[in-house]
Amino acid sequence: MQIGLLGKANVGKSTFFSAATETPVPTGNFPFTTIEPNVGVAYVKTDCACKNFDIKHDIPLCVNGTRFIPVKLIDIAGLVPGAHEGKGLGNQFLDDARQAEVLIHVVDISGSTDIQGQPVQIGSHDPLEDVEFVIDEFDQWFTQILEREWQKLSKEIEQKTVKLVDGIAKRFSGLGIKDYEVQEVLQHTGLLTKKPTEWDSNDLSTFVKELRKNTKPILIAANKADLCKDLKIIEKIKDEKVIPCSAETELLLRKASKSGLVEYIPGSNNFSLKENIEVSSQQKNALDVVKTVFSKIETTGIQKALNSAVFDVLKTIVVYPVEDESKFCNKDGVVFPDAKLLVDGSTAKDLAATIHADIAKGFLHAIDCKTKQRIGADHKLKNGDVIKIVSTLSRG
Ligand SMILES: Nc1nc2c(ncn2[C@@H]2O[C@H](COP(=O)(O)OP(=O)(O)OP(=O)(O)O)[C@@H](O)[C@H]2O)c(=O)[nH]1
Ligand SMILES: [Mg+2]
Repeated sequence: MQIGLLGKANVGKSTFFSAATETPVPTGNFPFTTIEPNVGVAYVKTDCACKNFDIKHDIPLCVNGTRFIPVKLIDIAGLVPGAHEGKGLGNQFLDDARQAEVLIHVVDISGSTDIQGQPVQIGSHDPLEDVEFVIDEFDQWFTQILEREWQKLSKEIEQKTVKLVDGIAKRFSGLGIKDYEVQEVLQHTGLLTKKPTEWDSNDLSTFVKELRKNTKPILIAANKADLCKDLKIIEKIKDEKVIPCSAETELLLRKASKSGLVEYIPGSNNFSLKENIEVSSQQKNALDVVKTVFSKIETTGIQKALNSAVFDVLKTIVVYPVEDESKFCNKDGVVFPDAKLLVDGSTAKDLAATIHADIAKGFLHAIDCKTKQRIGADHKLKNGDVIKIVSTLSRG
């Protein structure tokens, strides 16, 4: 699972990345701090299966029944309007988002950066403009991929030397887009029955926008919410799901937690001071600011944004593969050793493939460990399932 952080320059993408992955990377109040993408591991959190089954286990990714599941996070260079024509750093950077299944569009909701990412007075720039232009640049990027070869391709399709779905899917294969996704969009937009040589620029644009929406869905992180005088502006963003965030506050809390000053579980709406720790007046002031942020937006929003991208936007489910169907453990006796993120609709065989290609190849059947029933390769899995795969080929 890969999540890309996308957005205008200087909105807090790298601060979000740094907080979520606990990896220090350069940040700064000016555009284009990031040029090469930062790649790291963040975590989504969910109730662990140990809670449902009331079993105790001791693994680092389960904290009192809350399971943290790793996801790859990519912090992409910022963009400015006209990126598809080479403005700013151009749209080369979007290549870094190619394999992301979902994107978090980080917006400076406080309006303290202009459209070029330069610092301005809080509230003097309308963040809705950013929401629009970033999506537009993204769509333009998709359009260019198809447009540059459309004349040639549409003729080939008509002469039947290339199939419509295959021909289009091939152009987008570098973005991880599959044939069936192209087929679905063609059907949905009614373009399956229209001759490709008769598609006008509106048809191309409708097709590409829909394809982008379906294959690279976006969640909005309304960042720098701590600076906002009025959060009502968030309600004006209509098309996507929006989560108010303060990446800076999350970063501060993660650092304070790492240095042993506070106890803080990412995603929670509070923190506590560790006992017998002396707090300097500077630290106290910073922690007071954190409390005001909590009272304003409840949590820092970073964990919520990651979770929402994975579970609400992508509708991912969590499945626990085990090797012993009674004890719910692996060969080494580790209980619920692994939690896999799967797209909704995944089958028992899909789960096998996430463990190892050979296990899927030798797939015999699986066992639903809750019901102890045997299930077949095509059986659709549900969120929270605990599954044993029986295969002719075992790992290692
Ligand atoms: N008040 C406040 N400031 C923030 C927040 N997040 C980031 N910042 C500040 O915003 C500035 C830009 O942050 P970066 O993380 O470098 O932004 P970016 O989007 O990665 O910028 P580019 O790489 O240049 O595109 C820095 O000065 C951060 O300290 C936030 O939630 N609240
Ligand atoms: Mg950056």
